[in-house]
Amino acid sequence: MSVQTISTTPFEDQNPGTSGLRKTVPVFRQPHYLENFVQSIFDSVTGYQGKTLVLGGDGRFFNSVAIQVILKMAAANGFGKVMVGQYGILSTPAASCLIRKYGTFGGIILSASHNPGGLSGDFGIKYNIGNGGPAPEKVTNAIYARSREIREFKISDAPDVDLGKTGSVRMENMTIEVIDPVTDYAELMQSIFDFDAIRSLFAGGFRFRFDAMHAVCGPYARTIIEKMLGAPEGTVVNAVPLEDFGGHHPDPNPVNAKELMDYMNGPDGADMGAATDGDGDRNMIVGRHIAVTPSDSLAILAANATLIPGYSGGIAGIARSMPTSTAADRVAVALQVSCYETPTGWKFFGDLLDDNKITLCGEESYGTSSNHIREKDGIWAILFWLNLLAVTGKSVNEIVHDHWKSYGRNYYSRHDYVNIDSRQAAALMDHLRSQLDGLAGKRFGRYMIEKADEFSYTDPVDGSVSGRQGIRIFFTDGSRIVFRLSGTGTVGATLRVYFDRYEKDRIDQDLSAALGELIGIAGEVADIARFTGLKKPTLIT
Ligand code: G16
Repeated sequence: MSVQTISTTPFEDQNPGTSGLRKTVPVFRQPHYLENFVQSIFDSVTGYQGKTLVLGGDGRFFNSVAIQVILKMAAANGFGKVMVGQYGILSTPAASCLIRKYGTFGGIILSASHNPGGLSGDFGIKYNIGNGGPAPEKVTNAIYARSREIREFKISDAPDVDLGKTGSVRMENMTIEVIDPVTDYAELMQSIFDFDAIRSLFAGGFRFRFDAMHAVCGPYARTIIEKMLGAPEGTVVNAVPLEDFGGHHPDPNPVNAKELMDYMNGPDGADMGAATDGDGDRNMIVGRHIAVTPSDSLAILAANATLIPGYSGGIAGIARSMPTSTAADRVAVALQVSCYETPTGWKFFGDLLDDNKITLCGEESYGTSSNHIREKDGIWAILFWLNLLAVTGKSVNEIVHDHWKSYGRNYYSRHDYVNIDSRQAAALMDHLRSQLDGLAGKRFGRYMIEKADEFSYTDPVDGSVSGRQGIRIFFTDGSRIVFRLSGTGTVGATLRVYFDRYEKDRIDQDLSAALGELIGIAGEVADIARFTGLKKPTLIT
């Protein structure tokens, strides 16, 4: 067993996006592609000699190959220890939990999240820093810069490690500790929520369906929901993680979690349904005939936080990504706490959480979490809802409607135009940019534009500035349209258009009727059909 130094040449495209480096599996399987990026991570951080790294992924195709490569590179580069999930499995929130609990140097998470997996699906790699959260932009920029000049990487020629057994083995001067992926995370959940109350809920016949979408949460949900909380066996469906997620798109929204939606809207629907994504950080909450929008979910959790043991002392503040609806803002006003608006990307919440400016945060893209870790957390959000239902005795529908009655309702929807030509997508954004100065005062039917701008964020903790984070059109009635390009796709570009309309009293309108006029305005102002070549969105959530 010895350390090899291998010559390499840089790849030009290793620029981490919204959440790490995401590419198709064939791109990752090019010789040295993974190795270059991993070495670029190690070369961009200092002080890890002898320290511990957390390593795991969502089990998608290429996970097991990449884990072995990274173990050998960590050993060759001088890490003292790697804590790796059994079979290479760790959900993203569990990885964040481990980094924080054991005070490790950082972690590497292998996932392309909600993107499909398999031989020609997507793969991804993300570096998390010592606070348990995604590396901030200054680190990801350094990794990218390094990847463009890298000339060699270090790797041990040790044989592959058996990751099927928990326990410790040695590689070079490094210890590899293979751990149960669920235990520490389950303990953390138990320390936050009222497990007795949720147990009584299930004991009383409450019916719940958890769709793990053949992704990483299956084993976590079986242990926590069925074994620890006593939900009947079979409550967790699609519970066995598969390398290709059973050919499905592991994205918990009403379109991709159709099986769950059909069940919940059918004659035999459960009292509550929930789904999680590929790596377990996203969640969707469903009641009988109602899917809770992620923006509403954040607002509702914030408004009711003191009912949960882990937040009984109140919350310090709330943050939401810019395109997320403004529902949480009104809760913050009522609670007299600050509400921060950040760019899309969980990494932007890290500083606010570390600085204790906020306790809860969330995004329209089905992500919600709190200061317990530094990632969004699917199972945490689901347990939060179960805990709320248990202590209030209300249904999902009642909780949502009661919230709207108190705070008003944000009618909200996102339209995605997927895999469009990258140049055309950039041209559409330029077209919008060129109009920004002249939009204020323009009238479209009953809507009048109040102002329009391009969102730029100054981090209130470290002062770093992130520009070009989406174009916003504000209307005089408080409605908004937001345009931005996704940073997580792997092919072409994806345009996201977000619609948010607030109504104080008229809370029971049909969603498409409520947003119809705004949708027409977006198409007209951005000339969407011309630039995308698409007459309608690929996906509406
Ligand atoms: C990632 C980020 C989220 C972001 C989402 C969508 O989630 O962590 O902060 O909201 O991507 O980003 P975009 O609109 O740029 O595609 P995940 O679950 O994919 O890691």
